[in-house]
Amino acid sequence: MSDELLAGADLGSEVYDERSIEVLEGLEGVRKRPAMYIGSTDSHGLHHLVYEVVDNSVDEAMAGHCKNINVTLLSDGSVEVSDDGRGIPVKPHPVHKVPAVELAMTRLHAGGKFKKDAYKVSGGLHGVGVSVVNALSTWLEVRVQRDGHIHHQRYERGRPVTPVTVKGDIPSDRTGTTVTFLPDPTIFSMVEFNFEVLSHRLRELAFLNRGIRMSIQREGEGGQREEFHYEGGIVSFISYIDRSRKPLHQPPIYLQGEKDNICIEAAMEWTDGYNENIFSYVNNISTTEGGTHLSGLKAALTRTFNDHSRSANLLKKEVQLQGEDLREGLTCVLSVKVPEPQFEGQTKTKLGNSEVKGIVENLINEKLREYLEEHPREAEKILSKAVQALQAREAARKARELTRRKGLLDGAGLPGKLADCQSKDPTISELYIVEGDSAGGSAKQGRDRGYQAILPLRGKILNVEKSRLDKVLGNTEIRALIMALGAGIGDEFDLSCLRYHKIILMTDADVDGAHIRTLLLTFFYRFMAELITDGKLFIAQPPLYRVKKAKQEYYCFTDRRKDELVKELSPGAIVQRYKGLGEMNPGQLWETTMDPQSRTLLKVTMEDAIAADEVFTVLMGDEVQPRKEFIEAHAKEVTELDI
Ligand code: 0RA
Repeated sequence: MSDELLAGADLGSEVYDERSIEVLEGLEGVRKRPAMYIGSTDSHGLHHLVYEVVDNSVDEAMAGHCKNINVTLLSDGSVEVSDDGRGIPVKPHPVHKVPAVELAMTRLHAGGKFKKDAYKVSGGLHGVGVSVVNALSTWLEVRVQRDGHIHHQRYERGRPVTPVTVKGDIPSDRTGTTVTFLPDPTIFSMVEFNFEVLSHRLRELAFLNRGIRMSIQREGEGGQREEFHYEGGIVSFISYIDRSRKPLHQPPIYLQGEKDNICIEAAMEWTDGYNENIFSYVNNISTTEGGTHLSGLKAALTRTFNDHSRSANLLKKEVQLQGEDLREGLTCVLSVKVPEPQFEGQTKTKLGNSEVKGIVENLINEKLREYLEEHPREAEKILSKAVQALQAREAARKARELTRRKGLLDGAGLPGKLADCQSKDPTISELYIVEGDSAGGSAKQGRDRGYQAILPLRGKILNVEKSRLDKVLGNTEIRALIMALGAGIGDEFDLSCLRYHKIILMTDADVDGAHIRTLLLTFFYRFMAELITDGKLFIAQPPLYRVKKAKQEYYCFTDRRKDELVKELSPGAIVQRYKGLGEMNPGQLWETTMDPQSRTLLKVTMEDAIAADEVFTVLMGDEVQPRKEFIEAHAKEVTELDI
């Protein structure tokens, strides 16, 4: 909620009548082009509505006025977000003569224009405000507790259908805001909220904003419930991320400071692993494409460790550690709060503000130097790990040269198992990565060979969490994959050489399929992340069931649809469950999963890939307890998949 809106600072002298017409036109515009405001009208856009509302409560909490934020999924499909903040003001606005809360709920404001001194710490990826949520909801109700009363107003498709009404009296010290809304099914392609998706985001917000208590529950008996509250903030976040890893030192390093209105917090921990896990945030938004804050942090790390190793005589003079050596095994959370962030990049998750780099770099230089001087044992452990990484990098370079000579990295050769397409135009070419030879066979026969290539993978690919690049390059399945794509790997990955602009993972709908998909996602995340940020990686959606009655055939992609259909058709409906892709004949596979006219492809996001990577760390990690917890938490899904 923008302060400017509530204070009415920039509203001039327009009268309410004129403004109210603009308001309605504005909300109509949101309904006509929702994607312009919330990115998309699929599952992402749907969940974004909740984030938008929660962000307002987080702002209230960050301003020091609220401790608890609760999200409830109600059984009618609506969602409720409530907080114990000051409550949105309800007094009539001096200029508009309508309650401030009504203005906040109905007036579209230019996103991101905030007062400079009191910057918004959250604000949502698109920062569009709660009026957009209102416009995209069949109905929305707001309940404000303040000044000894409960105030209430209801809207439908963004328009008020009641005045702000006092519904009852309360003790005058009780305050808070509750927003409940039902997403409009004529706008969204799906309207079911996913508990896991929402709780993942709430946990993240609780880590990023120390002290806030966040909870989420599903209404009804025995419904799920989660609560997140971390007094340790991002230090607790690091311990959570590394729960299945072995740290080289403890506690994590915590650095913090502020300059020119920019607040910087970083927590770091080195583990015995080989991967780099840096999660960066700007105003609580995950910057998966990085940006100036991340560049500043990386520059400071490299500089400070090299300087320290010289001044403390820990390394020979001629040894120069590279950034990647120092970041091997590093888990880091960087959270900055910037008054006027500029987001750039394919997915608008890259910070562009140039002034931020120097500020972050100087602060981390200074604070990290102090830390290293005061913690010589930790400094030595981290440096010795970096030296090992440097030696391994040399070995990997040799392995890479060897494989390059064999034509693996420069696109000279193609793997024997690849059934390539006829087209040489990457923009229209697709590569299906298919699990197993039998499904590969069906896919080869069913495809349109003009532009669809098939690469069958046999068995499991390597778990890249526990291997350095040299070992990864030794894996046959991975080599075939790299060769088929033709764009290299790691630092040398070059998107412009990519032979297909759609890479589609097609695996069975069972545990093994999920396992292989997770491995592949982890691999792409670790070694070809650009494929994901550039939106070129997809997951195919094969049907789970075929329902047949007399001569009519239907394919169902969810259990719910199957149950509905069986109800509609019965009696006489025959249900076949597809255990694997191989059970479909080539014609069926084409029709349901490969034909661009009828198939559904899910585009893989960075969040998906990070989640896959996390699953792997937990399942394959050294620590037993997190693995046990993970399996227990997901046991239900696993048995459902397993039948
Ligand atoms: C501006 C001023 C005041 C409260 C809020 C914003 C506010 C907005 C939201 C949105 C969700 N929860 C919220 N809680 C508070 C109050 C100013 C005052 O009381 O003096």
